[in-house]
Amino acid sequence: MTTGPLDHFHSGYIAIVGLPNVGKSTLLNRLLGTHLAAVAPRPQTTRHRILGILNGPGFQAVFHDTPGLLKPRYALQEQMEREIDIALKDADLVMLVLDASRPEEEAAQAAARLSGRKVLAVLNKVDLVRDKGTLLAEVERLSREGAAEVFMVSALKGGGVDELKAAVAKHLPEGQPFYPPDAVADRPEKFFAAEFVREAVFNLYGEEIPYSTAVVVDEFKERPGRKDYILVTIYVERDSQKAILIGRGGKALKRVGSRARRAIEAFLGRPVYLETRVKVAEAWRSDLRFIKENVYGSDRPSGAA
Ligand SMILES: Nc1nc2c(ncn2[C@@H]2O[C@H](COP(=O)(O)OP(=O)(O)OP(=O)(O)O)[C@@H](O)[C@H]2O)c(=O)[nH]1
Ligand SMILES: [Mg+2]
Repeated sequence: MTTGPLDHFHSGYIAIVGLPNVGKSTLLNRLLGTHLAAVAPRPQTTRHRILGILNGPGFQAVFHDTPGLLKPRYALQEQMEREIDIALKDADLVMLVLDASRPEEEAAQAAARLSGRKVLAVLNKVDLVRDKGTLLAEVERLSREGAAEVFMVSALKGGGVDELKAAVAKHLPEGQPFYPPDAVADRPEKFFAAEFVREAVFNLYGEEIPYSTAVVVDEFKERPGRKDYILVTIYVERDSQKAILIGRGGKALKRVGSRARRAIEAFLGRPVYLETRVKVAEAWRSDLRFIKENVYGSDRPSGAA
């Protein structure tokens, strides 16, 4: 239940970790009340640590959304794993997110990395579970494995999230805020523009296309009296993917553009003109140089630093 006001100011870092697709980014967005992190109905949507700041009465919680835990198979995934490690290194508190509708898919891989941590376990997607009684065994197991508290939430619908917020505030150490009270994120607008284009691709295409996609913002110009101009390049790995991405008469790419533009505008709170183009960078997911330059580049205070 919600606790009363805190006696002293609390602040700190929370790493949001868990298997792919359990709803970590949705939960971050719900906690912040802002669509900050890309969400898609497929695993491995998140590639970067995404920092989001929640200011509440008597506390500042700095969340790190992370890529889903997995066994890296190619260079891009190795970088994604590093993002998780960095988030964990900074963390005062770990939020381990599990999919309550698929409790058999345990986050066992997470356990080893989390030993000795203060862990809040979050059973997410409870809206998909008819008989909540079936979750009790899971709650018990998580407590037995050392979770400080276990929560049942629906990041999508919002249920249980206020209680979770209050617990986060309570468990964070006492201390002064790290960021100004109006700060929400630590990355440039350019980063989010690229993420929203990638999010559109993740939501609009099947199978391999999303995973072969990297998005780079080539220009982001504020123009006095006119809409901001944003030029992005969407990289895919093969010519055949390029053709699919663009679609007949450019129709498919147009859908990407308008979906991404709407998300960017909602995020920035102002209209933008978004231009997209598609290029092929063969097998870039295994090309560390491409990854460092274009996925974890200099405007992204992230893993490759
Ligand atoms: N029904 C339901 N769906 C949810 C909930 N939370 C997230 N989802 C859905 O689960 C899917 C994955 O959500 P994400 O937030 O992208 O998951 P993630 O853990 O960040 O995934 P990765 O970044 O790939 O590791 C999306 O389709 C979400 O809409 C929830 O509480 N209930
Ligand atoms: Mg995510």
